[in-house]
Amino acid sequence: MTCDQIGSIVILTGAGISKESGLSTFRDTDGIWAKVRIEDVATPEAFEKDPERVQEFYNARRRGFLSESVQPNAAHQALADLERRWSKDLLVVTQNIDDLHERAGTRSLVHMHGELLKVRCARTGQVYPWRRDVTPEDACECCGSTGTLRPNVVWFGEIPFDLDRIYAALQCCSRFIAIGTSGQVHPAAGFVAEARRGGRARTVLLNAEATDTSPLFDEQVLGPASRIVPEYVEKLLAENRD
Ligand code: BV8
Repeated sequence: MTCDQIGSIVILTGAGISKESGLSTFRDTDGIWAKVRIEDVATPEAFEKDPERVQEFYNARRRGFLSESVQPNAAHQALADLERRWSKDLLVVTQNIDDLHERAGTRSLVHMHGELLKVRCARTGQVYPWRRDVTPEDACECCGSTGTLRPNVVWFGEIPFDLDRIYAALQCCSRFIAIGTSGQVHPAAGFVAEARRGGRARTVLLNAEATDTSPLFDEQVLGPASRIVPEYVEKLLAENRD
């Protein structure tokens, strides 16, 4: 693997970056997994067993994403600003299935766990935008069959998207920044170690609280993302002003 550029940045975001936009996290005390079990709604087996229950779980979250009150917050905007002002490569890898990074203006973006505002035909694999509830009567555009549409998200036990692109960026990056993630879900939780293995990355955790992976980071700043991310971005840009 040849890394032809010094100064590239990889940013991993999790549910914590969207919390102040009004979206629930997973493992906070009021989080999603405190109300429903992963095994019942976020695995291929759950979808096989009770597709309507799984669809309703995602229909409710999709409706939440689309409500007027859910807007990108200052953390999403700071990352889009950093992308515009950083002269080297920058890649945002999000575990989130909302569209707040896009709406804030981030373009170099990978949704490793998929996107809830898209559906996928389980028969053909065709993916297309979808902004309303999925019902058993909905037929897919590609093959016309009903009952084959699933949320275009990665469930537990499924392989995340774009891993080759992510690992290539991790091996070469000079800075790895994790924001709003508890570091409990793999393979994302292993990205900080992967960045360190590349030998040149400074690793930074920006989170509301310390996590089990905190010891793997060179630096950590604790606080709400809407405050600490803009502050960190300004500090990074000031340190690297040519
Ligand atoms: C896979 C989409 C095989 C759906 C999600 C070891 C190696 C590999 C796999 C495993 C392994 N050990 C176990 C596994 C299996 C499993 C796994 O990790 N299980 C866990 C529970 C132990 N992993 C998988 O199944 C993955 N697939 O392994 O395939 C493979 C892999 C590679 C190569 C070949 C084969 C698939 C996992 C993806 C599952 N799908 N989401 C959906 O959203 O419904 S995961 C789900 O968790 C979300 O994506 C979520 O983003 C993600 C991680 O959670 P976080 O984002 O971190 O959210 P959390 O609530 O946990 O934390 C929020 C943090 O924010 C907290 O720290 C909090 O303090 C902070 N915070 C809160 N408010 C704020 C804040 N910070 C700042 N400001 C605030 N205001």
